[in-house]
Amino acid sequence: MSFSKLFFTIFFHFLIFLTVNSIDDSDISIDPNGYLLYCPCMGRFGNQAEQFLGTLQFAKSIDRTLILPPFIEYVDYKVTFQPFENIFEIDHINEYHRVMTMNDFLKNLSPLIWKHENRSITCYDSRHFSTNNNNKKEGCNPFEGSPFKEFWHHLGVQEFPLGSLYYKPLHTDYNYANDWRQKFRNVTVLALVGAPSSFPTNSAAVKLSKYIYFTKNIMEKANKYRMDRGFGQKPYLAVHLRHGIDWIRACELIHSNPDLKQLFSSQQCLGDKDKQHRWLNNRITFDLCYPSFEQIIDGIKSSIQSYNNQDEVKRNEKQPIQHIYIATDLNNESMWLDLNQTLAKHFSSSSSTLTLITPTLTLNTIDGTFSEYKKPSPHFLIDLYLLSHSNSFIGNCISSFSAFITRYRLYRLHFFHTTHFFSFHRPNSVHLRDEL
Ligand SMILES: Nc1nc2c(ncn2[C@@H]2O[C@H](COP(=O)(O)OP(=O)(O)OP(=O)(O)O)[C@@H](O)[C@H]2O)c(=O)[nH]1
Ligand SMILES: *[C@@H]1O[C@H](CO)[C@@H](O)[C@H](O)[C@H]1NC(C)=O
Ligand SMILES: *[C@@H]1O[C@H](CO)[C@@H](O)[C@H](O)[C@H]1NC(C)=O
Ligand SMILES: *[C@@H]1O[C@H](CO)[C@@H](O)[C@H](O)[C@H]1NC(C)=O
Ligand SMILES: *[C@@H]1O[C@H](CO)[C@@H](O)[C@H](O)[C@H]1NC(C)=O
Ligand SMILES: [Mg+2]
Repeated sequence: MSFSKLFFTIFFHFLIFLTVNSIDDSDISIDPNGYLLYCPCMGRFGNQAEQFLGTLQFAKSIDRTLILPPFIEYVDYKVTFQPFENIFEIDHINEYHRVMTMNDFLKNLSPLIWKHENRSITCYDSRHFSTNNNNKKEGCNPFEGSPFKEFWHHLGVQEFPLGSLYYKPLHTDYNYANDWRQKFRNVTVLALVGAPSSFPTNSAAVKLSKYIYFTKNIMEKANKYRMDRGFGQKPYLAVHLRHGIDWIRACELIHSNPDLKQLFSSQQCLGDKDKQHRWLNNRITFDLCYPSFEQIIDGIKSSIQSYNNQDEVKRNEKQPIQHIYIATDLNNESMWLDLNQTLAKHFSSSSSTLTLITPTLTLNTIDGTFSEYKKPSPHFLIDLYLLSHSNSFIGNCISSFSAFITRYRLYRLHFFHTTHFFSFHRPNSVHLRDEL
């Protein structure tokens, strides 16, 4: 055998060895501490994203690999699923704790460690449901109700032959981590009926937003939309305006409960019940949830002024904001026309141009020109991205959709001075800044 033949033989053996080895390593390595699987069965995106952070923290505390569930979306009242990895980068989350995609789990691990006959479902205590003949059905009843049934069926799970395990009296809280490890040490794949996180989640979990990165796919779609709407490369103020009929109905809870201390994501403004932000004595007011027209104008005026009054803008090192992007749950064109008129009055002397970009209209408030945008309104993830990355932002204190953006801006991007809320003047809170 010539030297070169020998060399290639060795070389190819080496290659084959590497390949086999890498299959062993990446596909068949099993976490000896087990896995955590759950249904993000509560609420829409804002809730699911917030409970994801609490769940990630919980998975780390019980030291199990977290299987990333798809986000559950409701399209025309139908339950649909978006793979987690289509929206957020998993590599960055892995820097904090071991996670894997649902697809990887189902394809590579489920046949080994989560065989049909080996599946159990876990919940706090029996979730009772009446059967046809009025018998109570004991157990976690993971298929009862929407989106529970759709979720497990989407995963290809029709049954949990080992039945239900209850975690009562434990709570899904990292303070109980040792008890969880003990109690479920024999359960390789711990499948939970709901997210093991409170809503709103705790302030330590909120900071895990620093591991949240949008995928390139979302970024590109959002930037393409931004170009399409004529404010690519331009600094902009983004406002999140929740004023749909369902939202207003939820806000009414404040009128009927004047002593309310917390509502949905109010803690992003008012702090949680624990020691943090204790100096904030703020009450939940109706305006925080549903700002008046005047309060919307005030918010827009003051955030644009505070941005445009920066020294860098005055020295022409930074462009001023001349675009306002409106993301909303209700495209009320007559309101956009009112905003156009009122903002024109306020800005006519100070600005050469100010453009309002709404789902269907682009309005130049100063010269009066406008155009219609005939394509469909953007998917909420495009709004979410553009709100999150805007040069200045005004959100809604109560909304969990706004809360995603607030967390992302504060803990991932460190945009403190440009993150605002309607009807709320955040005190110059040194504490918040220290947390970054
Ligand atoms: N495209 C778009 N959709 C929005 C916007 N705001 C809210 N939505 C939609 O409304 C849903 C609101 O639900 P969440 O994400 O839970 O946020 P929330 O503000 O707590 O609202 P509720 O669930 O109604 O209490 C989102 O998931 C979106 O589908 C927006 O600015 N743009
Ligand atoms: C379940 O998994 C265990 C090991 O994890 C195995 O010993 C057992 O045979 C499996 N099947 C059933 C029905 O429990
Ligand atoms: C595992 O532990 C749980 C809770 O202690 C118990 O109820 C269950 O029967 C055990 N399962 C197996 C397969 O040993
Ligand atoms: C739309 O906005 C106008 C005023 O700008 C308001 O009078 C009207 O009630 C709004 N419509 C809805 C459905 O909220
Ligand atoms: C927007 O406001 C300006 C200033 O009042 C006005 O000239 C213009 O007609 C308005 N645009 C529309 C489409 O109503
Ligand atoms: Mg919600």
